[in-house]
Amino acid sequence: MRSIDVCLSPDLIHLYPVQESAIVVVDILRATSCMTTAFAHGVESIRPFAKLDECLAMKGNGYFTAGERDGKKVEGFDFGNSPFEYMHDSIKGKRIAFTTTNGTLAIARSEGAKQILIGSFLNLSALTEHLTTIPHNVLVVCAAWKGKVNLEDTLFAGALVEKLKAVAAPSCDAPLMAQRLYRQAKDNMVDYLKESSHVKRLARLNIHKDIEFCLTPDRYTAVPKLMDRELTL
Ligand code: 3SL
Repeated sequence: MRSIDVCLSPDLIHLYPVQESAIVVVDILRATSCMTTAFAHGVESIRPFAKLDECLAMKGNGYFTAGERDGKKVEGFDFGNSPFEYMHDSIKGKRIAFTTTNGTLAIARSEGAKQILIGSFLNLSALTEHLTTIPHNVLVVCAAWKGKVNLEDTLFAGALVEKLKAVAAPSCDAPLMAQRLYRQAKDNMVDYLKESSHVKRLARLNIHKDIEFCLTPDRYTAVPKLMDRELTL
């Protein structure tokens, strides 16, 4: 049987066999939820950047720019980091350079993996299906918050462990822990997360509807994949 492991923070990634794994990068609130939504609404590609200046330099180079710092759209960027910004017809066919505080950094740290896939609750079942068709062990890399573990990415990791339990066995305690938390939380994740640090951070910015949306399972079937530094379907 294959294995599934969970890296709870990008700062721990040196402990994991990146090059032998199919990596699922997750930043539930909100980077990977935005990316999934954008592909579900026809974006052509997303180029992730860990650094803001590198992302900004893509503007006008055939790319639109998107992302956040401190949860807010960056001055001069075309789009921010709310999934609702990626549901409009206007994003169809666009190439987007994207940078966020933690999500795009987690993608950069996953470089060298057999596959790098974008995970969110929004595409949970489609992602599970894809993972059952490939031969590699699975590593979920949680974007976390500036190196510190967060609850929402851990819950998603647990959901994936649960969904893949027939084909992939947990390879240490992090996937087991995530799975147990998910089982506790799954019937009301919004409530379960209400005291979590990023939910509080977003609430201060008055971003309540994003939280509920990002915790909705299986809205989309898009599973973005990184190829030559660019996410596509
Ligand atoms: O850290 C990230 O990558 C972001 O998704 C954070 S925020 O939800 O936009 O604040």
